[in-house]
Amino acid sequence: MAFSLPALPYSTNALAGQKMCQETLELHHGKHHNAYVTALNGLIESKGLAGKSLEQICAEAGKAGADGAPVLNQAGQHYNHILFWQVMSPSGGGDKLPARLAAKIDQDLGGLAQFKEAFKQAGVTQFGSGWAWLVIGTDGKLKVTKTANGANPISTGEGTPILGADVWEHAYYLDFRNVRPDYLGNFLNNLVDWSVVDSLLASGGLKSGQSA
Ligand code: MN3
Repeated sequence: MAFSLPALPYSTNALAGQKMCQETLELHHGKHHNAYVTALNGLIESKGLAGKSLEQICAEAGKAGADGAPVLNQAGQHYNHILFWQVMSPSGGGDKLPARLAAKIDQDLGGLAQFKEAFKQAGVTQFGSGWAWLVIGTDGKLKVTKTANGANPISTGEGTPILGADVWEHAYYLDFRNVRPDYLGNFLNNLVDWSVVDSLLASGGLKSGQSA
């Protein structure tokens, strides 16, 4: 068995009208994400990953701290990108959230506007590369968090992510140059498919279906 690069759930030019151009998606999915998959597959034997799910590998690598970093860098990035592609869509954007998700955000985070501001701040203040997240916390409440490099809320033990924004420069440099806040604002306002986030809230997060 080996991990594999899942196809994008839309064509590489599908998000161009929402400021994520074809070249960004071709490079980000076809080169960057693919490189994480290839590197992760190269670690299966030497790191004893055979038979483990992607989620299990992220959790175990996170618990192992510095010793787990070589695995987490690749496994985390594989998981993170699978989620990232799914939470965007050509019909994404807008402020009309499914009722269940809207109510949960109101209850736990003070409303959509406050959530967006907190999420954007998390992404802007992540120094260097990393991710901003909306997470179902271990107490069942939604929270906003951020992680560095390839880590994610599974590896940090913070909970289960249901929305993630990649803030590595490769995610936004062609479309927004160095202006990360504009990329994050566009992600939240024009790209996020809230129906997918709502489904992930209901299902308890992504089941990658991938194992070594
Ligand atoms: Mn990326």
